[in-house]
Amino acid sequence: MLTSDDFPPNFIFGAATSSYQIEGQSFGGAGDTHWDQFALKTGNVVNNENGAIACDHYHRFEDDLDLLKGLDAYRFSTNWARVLPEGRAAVNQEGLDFYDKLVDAILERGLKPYLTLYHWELPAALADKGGWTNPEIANWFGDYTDVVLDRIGDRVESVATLNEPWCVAWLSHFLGQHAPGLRDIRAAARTMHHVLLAHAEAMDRMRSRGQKNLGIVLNFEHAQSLDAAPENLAASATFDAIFNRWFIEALSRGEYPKEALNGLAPHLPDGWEKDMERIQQPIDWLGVNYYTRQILSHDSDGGWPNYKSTPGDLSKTSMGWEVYPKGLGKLLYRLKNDYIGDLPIYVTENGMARNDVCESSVVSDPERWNFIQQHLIEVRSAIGKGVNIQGYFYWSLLDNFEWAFGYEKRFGLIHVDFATQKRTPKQSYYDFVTAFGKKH
Ligand code: IFM
Repeated sequence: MLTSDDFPPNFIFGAATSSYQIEGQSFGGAGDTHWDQFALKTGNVVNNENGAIACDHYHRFEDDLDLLKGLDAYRFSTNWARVLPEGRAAVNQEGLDFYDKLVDAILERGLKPYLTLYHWELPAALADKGGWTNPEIANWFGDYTDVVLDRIGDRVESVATLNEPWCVAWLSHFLGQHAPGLRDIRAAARTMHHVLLAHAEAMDRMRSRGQKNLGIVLNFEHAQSLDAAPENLAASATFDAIFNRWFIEALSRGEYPKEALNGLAPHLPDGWEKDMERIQQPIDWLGVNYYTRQILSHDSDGGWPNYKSTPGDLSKTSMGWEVYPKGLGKLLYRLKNDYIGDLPIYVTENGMARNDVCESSVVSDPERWNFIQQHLIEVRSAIGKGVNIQGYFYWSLLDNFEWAFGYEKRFGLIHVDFATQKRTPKQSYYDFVTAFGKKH
């Protein structure tokens, strides 16, 4: 079994959450987000659930943070609509007070606060103005960044601009599975670019105010062709370009991959090329979220991007995602070798959903502990081969609102009974804290 002794002395172990998934959007004067609107339409979210109450973390954060004691860090996000209910201008002081108390509470427990500024809570008032398809969003996001950092920037260890821009853009505007639920290539293409402009604007604002340790969190999946047929190899390359390469190539090389531009270029905003230099500005670290692989083949039904995914035969989590730890190892080498060299990497999310059952206050989840160990074996081996990995955050601290899947999918180290809000640490929580906590 791996413990923190198997990693460099300053390696960070922590757990991650996001605001809408745990806080309870109905509390504390927060505004509606586009997720509140999206969830109103039957069929968008399992059981018509939403984040109105979620884990009631808004009222329970002190107890929740106690559960992290002994670890090194906590990754959390601030909620745009809690801070600025209309998205711009009028500040909800109660919302800022909440994050102020939260950061102090994190520090009081000996944890480093790793802030993410955007984990998908677009204020509904900004969605009314076109949301991510409106180029003005970069300035709106910059203004929100300043408001948050004016209040808590002095105490956070690091700041990520955005979480998983592929989900913000593609999953939400092309596949229609996340808010705002569009299936529109023009909206998707514009968002693929505007998220990076928003990142650049926030970076400029933060650099000019002297904020330190700035990054972005990207999600990656291992792309694998079904076989060696040329059309399947091409399908896999197109998936890889849209999912894995678009954002990191823009950030590290100031370019978009041609396999993605083939379909997206006609729909990008005019003059997008002149933004690339700004998008390419240096970051201090890269956050990597990794969960699974995709097996891809050509799809002759429908138009570009002409790929489809086939389920593989590895064991699967309750999301139906294959468990493929080797993909994480390969990804980490690829990032170092092809894109970022020695830039620090944090694994900012990795975890599994499981149909956990709480019986007599016990949740036995050996598969989760095995999942964590297998992925950390890959992390350790990548470190051994010179990849500069500085930390690992398990997703997630708590069972929570898993977006379109509602509350059914349980990723947490801590079981949450959503009827009573009772927290029960799972066996994997005890294993994790014992192996990677300070007193192990
Ligand atoms: O719950 C999400 C999180 O919000 C972003 N990354 C993936 C997780 C599991 O789907």
